[in-house]
Amino acid sequence: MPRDHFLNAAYTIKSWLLTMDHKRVGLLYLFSITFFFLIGGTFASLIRLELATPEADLMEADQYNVAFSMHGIVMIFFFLIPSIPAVFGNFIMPLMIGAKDVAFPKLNLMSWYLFIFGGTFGVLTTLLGGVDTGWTFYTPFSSTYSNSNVILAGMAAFIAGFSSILTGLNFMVTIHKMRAPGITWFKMPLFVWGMYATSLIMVLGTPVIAITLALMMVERGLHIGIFDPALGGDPVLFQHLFWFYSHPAVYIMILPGMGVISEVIAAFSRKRIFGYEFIAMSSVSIAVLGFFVWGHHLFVSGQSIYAGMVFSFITMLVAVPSAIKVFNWMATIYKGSVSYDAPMLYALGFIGLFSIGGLTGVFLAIMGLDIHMHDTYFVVAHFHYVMVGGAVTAFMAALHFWWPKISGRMYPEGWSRLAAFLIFAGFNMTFFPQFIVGYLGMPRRYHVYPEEWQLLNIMSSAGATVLAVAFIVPVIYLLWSLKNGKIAGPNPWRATGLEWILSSPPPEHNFPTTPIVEEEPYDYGEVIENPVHEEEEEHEHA
Ligand code: HEM
Ligand SMILES: [Cu+2]
Repeated sequence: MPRDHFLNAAYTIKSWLLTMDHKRVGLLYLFSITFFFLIGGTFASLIRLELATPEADLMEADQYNVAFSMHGIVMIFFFLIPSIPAVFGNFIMPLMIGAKDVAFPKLNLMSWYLFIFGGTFGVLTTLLGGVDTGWTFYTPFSSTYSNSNVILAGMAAFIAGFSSILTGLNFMVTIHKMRAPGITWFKMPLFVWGMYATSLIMVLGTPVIAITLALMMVERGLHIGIFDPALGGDPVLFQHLFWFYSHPAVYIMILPGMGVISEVIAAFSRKRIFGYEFIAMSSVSIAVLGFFVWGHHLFVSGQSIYAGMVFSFITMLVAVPSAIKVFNWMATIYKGSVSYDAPMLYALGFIGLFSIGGLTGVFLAIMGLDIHMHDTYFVVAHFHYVMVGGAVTAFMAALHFWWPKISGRMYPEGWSRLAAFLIFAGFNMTFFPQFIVGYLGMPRRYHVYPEEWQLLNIMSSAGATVLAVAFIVPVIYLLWSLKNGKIAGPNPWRATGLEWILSSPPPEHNFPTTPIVEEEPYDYGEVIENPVHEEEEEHEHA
């Protein structure tokens, strides 16, 4: 067999573990985050199983605290934050700008090793009985009172943070320095803009969480008063520092997804994206504004009411660039030649679910409402609508859009649509009831609750079962497609963009000669019919 692409260039384990190829690094991340998604998902299943009944039948209070803490820590730090940037940012972004690799390939590999090193601490935490502070590590519980593996879990997040910083740095230099001739800033695909905005947050925000966790661990290990009032510290200071990173971090999770959706919507509407400049700039403004809203997590912490008013106002401003994107996507679809392949189904799901998530965020930004809803299931429903309905759905869109490029194979169409539908249905069944039960007053992080909330909780647990099964389906057919899928060819969707002029899977060194780009991005010309189905017809005639 000719060694003509990055997958068959070499087969040894060493050639994977010491690879400098951005595409292979992307795949290393894909395996790793899938592993963590399984661990996080297992904890989620335990939570929903416990909550199916009002009594404590499966777990004691302490064990339940571990279940939701581990779920949050694994899903946020080891799945969602790396997800799209580390997998598709690494694999696709350099191809999109016509580069041979990222700017610092060795650093890129090192980022993966840091991620795995941090992940090892995460796995160790799990094996030794977990941590019970919640993913938020609030002091003084974490620094003084908790009897669980706080330092191990803190180290896990701390180390993974460096992987994030180095990836962001790498992407920023790559985007500044390695664009092929002709790709000016406003000719970059919108996914690249999304990566750029995300990298800004990774580089500017992550050091803050690192120092915050380090201070928490110093207080726990050495009893130096920083956050614990009994030692002369200030617990609210911890919350400020934590959310100064963690609010921007929610945009690390959603901005890459928004970038993916722009690519998919344009390709499957076969139209130039509407309002390109507005979408690009709204990514940057979300990244910047995201640094000034953290106080909306502290409305009930005793923060000054005037600070609260300012944070409330700025939080509502963030909804503006988000809405700009949604309107522009809708305008792109309008009068397009839309085809409903799996990536597009996920993209359409994203628009609806992200809108619900974003708008309920605006409810929560209203101080009077938030006093009622803070720390209830309403908040849990809000952030799952943006994180799962938004970010995970976009991850699935990206996976299905670029899978033929990555593997060279198509997956079965019918199964992929069925999975998209099941995930959408299971997701809504799981999380919509949580808006209601939260509004009725059910607090988050409790494992027993009054009987009158059982119906809504059973609906949620039933939905979670559908969701769990639904996520297994793509794993099966994607693996199946590796050997048995139809050969994809370079550009199965007939999409625009440099990644699609390469063969699939791409050659080891990407472009034999640096491409020179003259056309605008998303230059779909006049509307053409759905390419995949057209090709099928051609085959039939041949
Ligand atoms: C688009 C506009 C958004 C607005 C206006 C908004 C607003 C808010 C507000 C006010 C809260 C605090 C609620 C409380 O604890 O009482 C909150 C919580 C949260 N939001 Fe959003 N949000 C938005 C988007 C997002 C996105 C895109 C994500 C993630 C991808 C996200 C993830 C979260 C998380 C994780 C929490 C709760 C953290 C915790 O307490 O554990 N939000 N949001
Ligand atoms: Cu926030």
